[in-house]
Amino acid sequence: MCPKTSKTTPLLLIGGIGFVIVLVGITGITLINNINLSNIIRLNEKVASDSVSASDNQIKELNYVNNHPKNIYLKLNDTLHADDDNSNDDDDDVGNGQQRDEAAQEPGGGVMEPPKVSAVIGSDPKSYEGRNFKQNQTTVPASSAVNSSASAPSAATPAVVFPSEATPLSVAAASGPVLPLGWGKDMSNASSDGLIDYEKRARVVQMMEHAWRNYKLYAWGKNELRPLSQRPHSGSIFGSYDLGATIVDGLDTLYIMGLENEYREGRDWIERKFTLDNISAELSVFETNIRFVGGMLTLYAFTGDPLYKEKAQHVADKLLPAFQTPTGIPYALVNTKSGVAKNYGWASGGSSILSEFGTLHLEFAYLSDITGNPLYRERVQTIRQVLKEIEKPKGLYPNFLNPKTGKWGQLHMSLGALGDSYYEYLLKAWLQSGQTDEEAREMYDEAMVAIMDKMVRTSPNGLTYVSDLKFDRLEHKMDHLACFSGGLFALGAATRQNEHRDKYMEVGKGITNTCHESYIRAPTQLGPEAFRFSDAVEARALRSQEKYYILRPETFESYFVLWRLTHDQKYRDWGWEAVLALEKHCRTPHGYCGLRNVYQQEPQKDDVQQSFFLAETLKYLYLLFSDDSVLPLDEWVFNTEAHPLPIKGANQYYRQAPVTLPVSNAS
Ligand code: DMJ
Repeated sequence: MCPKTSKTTPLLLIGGIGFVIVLVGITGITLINNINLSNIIRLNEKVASDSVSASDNQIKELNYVNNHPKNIYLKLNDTLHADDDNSNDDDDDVGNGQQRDEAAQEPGGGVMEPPKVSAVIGSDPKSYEGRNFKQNQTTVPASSAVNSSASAPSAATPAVVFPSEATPLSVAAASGPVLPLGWGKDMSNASSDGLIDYEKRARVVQMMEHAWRNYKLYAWGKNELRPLSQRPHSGSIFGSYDLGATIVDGLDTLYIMGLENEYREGRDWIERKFTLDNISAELSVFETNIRFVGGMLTLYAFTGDPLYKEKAQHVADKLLPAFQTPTGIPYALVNTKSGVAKNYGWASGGSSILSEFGTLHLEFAYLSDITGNPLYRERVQTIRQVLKEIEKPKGLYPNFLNPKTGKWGQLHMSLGALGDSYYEYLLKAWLQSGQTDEEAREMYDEAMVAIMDKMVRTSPNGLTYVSDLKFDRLEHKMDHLACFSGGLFALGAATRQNEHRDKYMEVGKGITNTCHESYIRAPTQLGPEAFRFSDAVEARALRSQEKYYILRPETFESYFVLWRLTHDQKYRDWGWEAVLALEKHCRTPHGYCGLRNVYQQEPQKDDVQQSFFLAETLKYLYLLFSDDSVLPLDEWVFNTEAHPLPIKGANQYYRQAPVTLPVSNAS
């Protein structure tokens, strides 16, 4: 026994030592890996890029591949054609992002066509008056205009049902067709009108890339970028919390342009970071609605990705306490934690502001339809009723309304600041409803007829402008903000043949021309915040505090709408002038800034890249050089932040919820 023992002891000893060495080695490697990983993670957090570490990226990539709208369709296709070809495997995509990009961009070939909906229920193209509304000759009665709300749910019924056993991860709830990422670029079809200005459009895409890249570099996850100081800007309208306003606002523009990696980064940030829970931000109900709720809703319409619907509802729920007033007219500001709401101290006697409480309808109505929760629509319908029933001085809407008494404040009227988008949402609520919300169209027509009569004027040299009205006195001044109304008047004309139609179109073209004049009369070729008309000046700012330009979109918005409706080349030419001016004066090495005085040859810059520059200004310019099949105006209606929302009954991406859910507790 002894000899045997003495032989095996060294063997056991050697084996034991070897085992310990291997164990230590494995532990060491694991530790080193972990240390590296956490360093990488920390480093990445530090450089303000939430695109995470290398290993995390792989997880994100997988999630992305599964969640990505285009790949949802790939999955869908795979399921449907499981027997066709095994090579159409998502794993290939995981391994080769390049290939995926190329496939997505290959005209006519690699592009995944969205599933065809056999018929958009109730959608009769002839009930609209031509894609560009050009052949509008007859009145379109509400009854003949697309489908009623009763049949609307069918319009969103997916053409192809996603079999649950093949449903990957969170894609489960994504239903209905998906608008492929970058279809605005890739899927413009020659059959529409062939009117794509590729070169100019590519320039706008480069501008978007520049704006996004620098935001990502210096302000990722914050609200906006300060290009000169290369740091974040968190303006008070976002409650000074890091809400990624530029991401949420700019994401649909990236999607339309087909900037896939950028879109992916943004979606990822929203999924991982965006929340209003556990923060005590004092938010503007209006700004939060048009940018955050509006932005999420558009992304939901495009992709069917449930993430966006959840986030839109999450944000809207945080705004609901503001509606708890005796009249149902919401306050301007709400605290996301306490729910305490209030109005601005400066607004006439504690009033709410017309352009704010009057610019919720599109988003809230659509949110009700996609969630099946009627509460949101009820809230904006209450506002509508108050405004419908209240007496309107000379048929006009003053800018201020007291939410407690339901009485008007100061009798100031404007199609610019404090009034503007209320009028816009009357027309667009009617359009969004598939022209069934007749009440909205009537209120629009009544308001615009009164405005044409009491506020629209022509200068001695023939420039049409819309003046502010204070009590009975016209202030012959027009805000840059009011420049959107050129497009609005024209859209009103193009969508209904009535006795006002010609006048609407004339005024729409006239206002757009005047806004262009306000641009080209400045050495920078960019328009001031407000401009005046007198015997001495026309379309020119006089006061120092109205000479600035903050990258606003309204004039380009009107160029875009007028281009779509008329195909008059001058609107594209004017848009191109603006692109060159933006590049010359507003571009910096680290993003785009506004200008302090458009009348100086070398104006000082303001160091803010507004989120609406990405959401609106660049989107409208991009669309101006695209053909009409990209977001056709008879299928999409733009919210006031340029987030396109689908038109009920005319758009297969409407995605109406089939069931009604219980009322939200957050009211
Ligand atoms: C945007 O936020 C919206 O267009 C809003 O309706 C008005 N102001 C800015 C852009 O100028």
